[in-house]
Amino acid sequence: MSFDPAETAAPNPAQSEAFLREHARATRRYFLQLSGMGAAATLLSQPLRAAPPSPASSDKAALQRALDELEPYLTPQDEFQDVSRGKPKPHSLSDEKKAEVGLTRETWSLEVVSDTDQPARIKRPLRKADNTALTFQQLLEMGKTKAVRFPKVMTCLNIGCPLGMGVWEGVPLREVLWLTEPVENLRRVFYYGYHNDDPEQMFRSSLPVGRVLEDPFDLPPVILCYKLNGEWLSAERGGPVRMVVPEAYGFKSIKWLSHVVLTNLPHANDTYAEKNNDVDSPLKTFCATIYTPDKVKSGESIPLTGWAQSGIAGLSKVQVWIQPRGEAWAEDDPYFLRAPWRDADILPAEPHLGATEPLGPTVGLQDNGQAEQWPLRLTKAHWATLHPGLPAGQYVLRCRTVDGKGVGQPLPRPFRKSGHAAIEQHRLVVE
Ligand SMILES: Nc1nc2c(c(=O)[nH]1)N[C@H]1C(S)=C(S)[C@@H](COP(=O)(O)O)O[C@H]1N2
Ligand SMILES: [Mo]
Repeated sequence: MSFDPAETAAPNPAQSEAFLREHARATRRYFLQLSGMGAAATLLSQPLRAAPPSPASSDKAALQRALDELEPYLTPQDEFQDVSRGKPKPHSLSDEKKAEVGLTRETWSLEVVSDTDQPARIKRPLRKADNTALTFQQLLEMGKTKAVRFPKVMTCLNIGCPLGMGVWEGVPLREVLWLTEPVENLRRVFYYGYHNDDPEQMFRSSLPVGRVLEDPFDLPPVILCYKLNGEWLSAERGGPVRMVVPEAYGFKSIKWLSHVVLTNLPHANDTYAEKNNDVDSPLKTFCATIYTPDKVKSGESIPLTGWAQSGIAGLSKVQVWIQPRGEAWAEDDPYFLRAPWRDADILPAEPHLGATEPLGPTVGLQDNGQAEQWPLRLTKAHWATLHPGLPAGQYVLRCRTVDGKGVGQPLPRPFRKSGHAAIEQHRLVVE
């Protein structure tokens, strides 16, 4: 792999996108044949049940159409949903202005300094003033031996849908932290990006230093990220360099990174703590539908597709439940734990996660590009099912995940401000 910033590693985005879609389609057709949709066979190890009658081929065709419409597994950079603050948003600045304020690979540099209020003792701060700030070239040089690549879904704590699924690449933050020769009084790391030189616009996040220095629970490291899905990180995604915190919601992954501040402050001071957000919450496991019909004919099977986010607790199942509208439900079961949920099928992993070309060694993937296990923690998976037909009537359709510990969504952490995980519901009319 080359680390020359002048190189155009980026394949033509339109081409790569077309390739991704075609690849996804092929995999999903294979899936449809394999699973026999609606029969007892599924791709995950589940106890065999009595097979319901096999769905008609027209029903299978309807599901295939829904599968064909699914998004590619890896989201092209410019198709991520954008959650950027700033007036103007830093990625919208002119090329000239970007170069002036350090938002190009040629002009970017990172300051790593001690907090003036609660100083950590470090011997060698990296500062623009004395020409010691870390340049993009130096970061890439470190990347030659230290770079890491891992798949991660980017999700906003407050939005009920992942913003995009990517393979993120960069240098572990600890490698740069050690360059400052820290000695003592270092308890927390906070960091922020370019914010139009207006303190009011600063968007800051923070981590305990222990999380930066060591990766607990088999997590990938916190990285200074400069590539996404094999391409240079775009300005809209926070390039030249953003922080990426594998297990965290999006607000910890600061874009247009410019400053890392080492502090003896013992607690979080994240901008995102405003508006009542729980800033220490790792990613939850939850799901939603992508395709659901509003109306179906009685007796016809019902094609459904969706995505699921595998949070810190992993993902073992996606389930659906179609309940007659107006039917009362036990008041002591607000999360429908006792409902007659039916398992959907989780779509298999694509080789190299559907990347145009192999991205190189990636956390969670074997050398041949197969996932070590599926779904991978902290990523997204797609699901599909053909639900058996129903008598005419009005219904409520719900879907939920069961995490790797067997806990049904939205448990074990149902509170809204620690990350969206509410069970999605839809109206469905059977005529
Ligand atoms: N500098 C900066 N970094 C930021 C933000 C921001 O407004 N400014 N938004 C954060 C939030 S709330 C989220 S959810 C993610 C979204 O990442 P994306 O825009 O690449 O999808 O970026 C985070 N990093
Ligand atoms: Mo967010």
